[in-house]
Amino acid sequence: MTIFSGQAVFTAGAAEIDRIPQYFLPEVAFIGKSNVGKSSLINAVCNHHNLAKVSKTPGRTQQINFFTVANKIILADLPGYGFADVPDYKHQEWEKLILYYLKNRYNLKLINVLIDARRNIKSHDLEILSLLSSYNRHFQIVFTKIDKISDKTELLNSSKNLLASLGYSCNLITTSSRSREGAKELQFSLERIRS
Ligand SMILES: Nc1nc2c(ncn2[C@@H]2O[C@H](COP(=O)(O)OP(=O)(O)OP(=O)(O)O)[C@@H](O)[C@H]2O)c(=O)[nH]1
Ligand SMILES: [Mg+2]
Repeated sequence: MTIFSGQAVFTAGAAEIDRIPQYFLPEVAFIGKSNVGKSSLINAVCNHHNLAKVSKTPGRTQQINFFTVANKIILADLPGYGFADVPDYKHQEWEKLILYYLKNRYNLKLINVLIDARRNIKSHDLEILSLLSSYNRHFQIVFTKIDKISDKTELLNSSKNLLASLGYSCNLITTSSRSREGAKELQFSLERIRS
């Protein structure tokens, strides 16, 4: 049985480095552009409607939110990057928080880099991958909103080629929080970090 049939609860939110809680359970993070669907996907994976807040307005999640699933694993919903409507100092605060977290988080086992299936992989996403590699972090690409595109094969082929040409060999998953496509596969990949 999957741990995701267990109870998922919000455990903490941190907008500043010294507010990041210490946990000893294995943790997985969700990172990606604002509005890519991070919070929706966390809800889909946890079989929950409103565990993580979903919004039509980009930049809604302004802190790292931590959720505990079945007392076995922590999911971290990171603030989204790359949108125009926030002042520069906010960008800098978030960047500092995220970079600190990604570099130092001792129980962080896997980072899900979320990419909107309609946009494909963009330079900002590649910067994140490069950063994660430089921190020796384990990551996988999770395409979101796959219900919005018709040709998944083309998306996967072009992405695999691009990643291979840059020397990355990471897992790729296609998901939709709306249709729940890929939800089980994502659950399995998250559970694997415990073994
Ligand atoms: N069609 C479709 N829409 C989705 C999907 N996932 C999320 N959305 C929509 O995309 C918007 C943003 O979703 P969120 O889950 O709040 O995105 P986020 O990445 O957490 O956004 P920030 O917290 O602002 O960074 C909402 O309007 C969702 O309903 C999906 O799989 N399919
Ligand atoms: Mg969010």
